[in-house]
Amino acid sequence: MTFDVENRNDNLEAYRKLLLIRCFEETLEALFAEGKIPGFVHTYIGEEAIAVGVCSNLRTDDYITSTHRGHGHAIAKGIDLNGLMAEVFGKATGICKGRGGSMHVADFSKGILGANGIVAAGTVIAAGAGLSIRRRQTDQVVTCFFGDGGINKGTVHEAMNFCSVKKLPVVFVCENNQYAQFTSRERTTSVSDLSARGVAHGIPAVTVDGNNLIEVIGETGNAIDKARAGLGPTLVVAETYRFGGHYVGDPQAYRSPEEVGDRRLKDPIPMYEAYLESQGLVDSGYFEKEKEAVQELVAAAVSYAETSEYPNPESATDYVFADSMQDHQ
Ligand SMILES: Cc1ncc(C[n+]2csc(CCOP(=O)(O)OP(=O)(O)O)c2C)c(N)n1
Ligand SMILES: [Mg+2]
Repeated sequence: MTFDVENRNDNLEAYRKLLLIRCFEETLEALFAEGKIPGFVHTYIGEEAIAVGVCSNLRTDDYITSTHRGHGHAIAKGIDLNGLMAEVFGKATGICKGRGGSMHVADFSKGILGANGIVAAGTVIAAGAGLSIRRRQTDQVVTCFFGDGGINKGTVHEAMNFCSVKKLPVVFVCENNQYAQFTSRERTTSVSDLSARGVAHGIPAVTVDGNNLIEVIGETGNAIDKARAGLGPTLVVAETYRFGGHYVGDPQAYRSPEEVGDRRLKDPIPMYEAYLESQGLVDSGYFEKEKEAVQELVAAAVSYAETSEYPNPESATDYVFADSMQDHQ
């Protein structure tokens, strides 16, 4: 799909995606507190406009690589909600048959090459996917999401350099949510303007307000069009803030409630609601109805997950080797 700013359906579809991510993750927070979800859960609440904005410009056969904070990326790229929820629960009906859990969700049929517990590892996977696109001579694009902490990793620079030298169709999207785990960006990163990191590799870079959906769509749309036209990579730095802790349950001693409160004033969802109203694209009561509809979809996904079985322990080694992966292609 390519987003048309003036098309009502495109706008309303993007709005629904924002709500789906928010509702999915607020539900996960509650389920985690009830002890129903194994492992760690990292939420994307507050950053939704980045994934939705980027993926609004992508086709199903385009690729994304993701992070440990990946539910939003997967939902924005069109993953099946029931399959995602069941995966987070570790159930056999999950999109990865319960093998991956929250941090390793993938669906190749939708171009979702995988969430990843290794910080910024998606950048090198994206470089490989970009090379594969070049070799196959298709006009696909790969977009990789990674964080402000990730941008300090050596492999990110190897990936950027490689993609720049080979002019691969890769768009790097750095989600600058100001923190890496429990440490603020100022304390870990030598530059305050992260776009400098792209410039260092000869990659054009642009900084966007990651909470402003329309701005994200516009700037990433340009970068994706350029990549598709064979003009090489772009680094998009999306300025944002995570409203929740690093993980659900994080006591957040490293930042003040006042700081979080200030940043919550720039919530991407009410910002986009104001835009939709200003453009005359919605009738009164539309937002409330959509929120109810989305809550029903998420509740249905929860009951699908809760009533599904866990994988049989005897099947633990299935899908480990390539020849047993055929039904997952
Ligand atoms: C290679 C590697 N180093 C360290 C970690 C531990 N770790 C998990 S998340 C994280 C911070 C990542 O910060 P950022 O890239 O800004 O992403 P965010 O969590 O803010 O979305 C770290 C250091 C890891 N998972 N992988
Ligand atoms: Mg971060």
